[in-house]
Amino acid sequence: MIGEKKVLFSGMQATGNLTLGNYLGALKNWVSLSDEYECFYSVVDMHSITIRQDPAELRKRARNLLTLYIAAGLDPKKNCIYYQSHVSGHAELAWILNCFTYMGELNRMTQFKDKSAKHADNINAGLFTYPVLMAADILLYQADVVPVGIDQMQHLELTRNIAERFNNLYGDVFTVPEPYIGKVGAKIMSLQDPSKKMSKSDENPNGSIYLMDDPDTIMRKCKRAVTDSEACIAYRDEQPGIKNLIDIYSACTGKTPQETVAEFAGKGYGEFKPAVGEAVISVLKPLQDEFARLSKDKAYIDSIIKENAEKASYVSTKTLRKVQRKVGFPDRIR
Ligand code: ATP
Ligand code: LTN
Repeated sequence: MIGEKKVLFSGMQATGNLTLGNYLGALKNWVSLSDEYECFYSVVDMHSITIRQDPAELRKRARNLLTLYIAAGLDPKKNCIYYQSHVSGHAELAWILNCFTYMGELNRMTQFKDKSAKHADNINAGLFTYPVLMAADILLYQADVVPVGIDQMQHLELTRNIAERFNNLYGDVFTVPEPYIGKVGAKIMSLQDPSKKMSKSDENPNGSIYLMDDPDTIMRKCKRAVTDSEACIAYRDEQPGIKNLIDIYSACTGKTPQETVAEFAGKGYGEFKPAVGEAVISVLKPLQDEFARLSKDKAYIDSIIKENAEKASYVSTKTLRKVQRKVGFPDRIR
């Protein structure tokens, strides 16, 4: 708790262009939760370098992502929006937690398996211990709740195990966090292969709608989305392409999948697909406009970066000092 409120932590990597999946699965929920919790939203640039990055590009993407958090509706005066790399406690706690995490646990992480298969020429130790840095992010702020898409559940489960292990040894040091998975949009699939999640690192750009896609591109991608020959709009696993479009439409319009099915009862894909396109455009266009406006205001964004890094450092240092004391590091002399 900070004051009256419970604490929320989440983060996103500044790698690749953000997709509609990132927005509906994560960012949109962040905004809806931001009044209820004391929120920390980090641009997790330290996680990004587990895959080789172009430095200038990473710096640019990180700033764009931070700006996008604000453009999506997170008020940076109320929510702590900051760069992970600006708060040294993340790395310091991650080191300590590395010593409380087992190789066997990390070996089971499916994201590590996927990413090391994809980047076979660079399977570095950071990629392996990536989930420990994520645990440090969360535990450093004593987060009660962590909104993520389903793909991050395994990492969150590990975070809980590490926290409980530490607490069993040293008393109640960490809050054990709960995941928050949104009801609609928790897993948006690729428009070209509905068995795969929509992902910013997908090689096929037609599979993903990017947050910065223009309206024509969005409409074209929706119209070309892979569906089936059933020719009926039903929400069922046998029609994964249509199910995904129903999820997208519902998440964008605030309807339930059942309401969407009822709305399009008896209608064909030729009518449904453009409606999905319109729904997506109506969500992304205002986001893009606000992003363009904010991007021009360098002084404002800079001030947010500075203020919030200070706030995050202040809050996180409290946990860090406590942990350092528990494991037996000598007290600092003031
Ligand atoms: P990459 O393709 O590089 O692995 P990604 O698109 O999966 O990236 P992340 O940075 O790993 O994106 O995820 C940021 C947030 O967006 C996480 O909370 C994740 O759960 C959520 N997310 C990512 N893809 C989807 C998706 N297709 N549907 C719903 N949520 C998603
Ligand atoms: N691993 C996450 C990003 C991430 C995160 C976090 C999410 C890093 N630290 C802490 C929630 C809480 C991802 O790839 N989406």
